[in-house]
Amino acid sequence: MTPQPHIEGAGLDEAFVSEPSSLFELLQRAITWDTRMRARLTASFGAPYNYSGITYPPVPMPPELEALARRIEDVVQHRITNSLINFYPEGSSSMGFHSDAYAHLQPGTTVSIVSLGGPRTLRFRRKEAKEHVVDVPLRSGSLLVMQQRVQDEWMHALPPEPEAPQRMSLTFRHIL
Ligand SMILES: O=C(O)CCC(=O)C(=O)O
Repeated sequence: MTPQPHIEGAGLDEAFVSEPSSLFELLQRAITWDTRMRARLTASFGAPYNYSGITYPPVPMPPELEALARRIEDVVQHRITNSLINFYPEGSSSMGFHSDAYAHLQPGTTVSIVSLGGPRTLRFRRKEAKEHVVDVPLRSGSLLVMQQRVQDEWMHALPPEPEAPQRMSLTFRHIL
């Protein structure tokens, strides 16, 4: 895990998943996507989750996702009870600036993101100084781990990149 130079509390493993394209294809085929969001498709596994105004019921994790969650538990040293997956079918699919709320998360735990598919940039913007922007490129197979302080101090967004190929982000949290 490489600490991110400008974002205290964030670490990146560039090659966490050994065969990211197989996992991408498997999940793309297996998942029935939720279409309630305008800018991307989503799916939630594990504990029920209220995310961005949408309620997701409890759904068992597919074995491949469960295996990944257990590996991430070893890295972050706390339980993972939910994986919310975002599917960006086109480069224009995006996510606006936000920080992840901790109201339903175990305090002091992390939010982790495994990226699959086309490379995209996650843009961080300091809450206290909006002109302070840091771009973190997320390639397929990478794992980004964010401590709670990252959400306290920064907002993050996935801006549109019109030429970018399809991408999935698998997010992992300890939801109470
Ligand atoms: O797709 C990404 O990498 C960003 C995911 C994210 O910010 C979120 O799920 O809250």
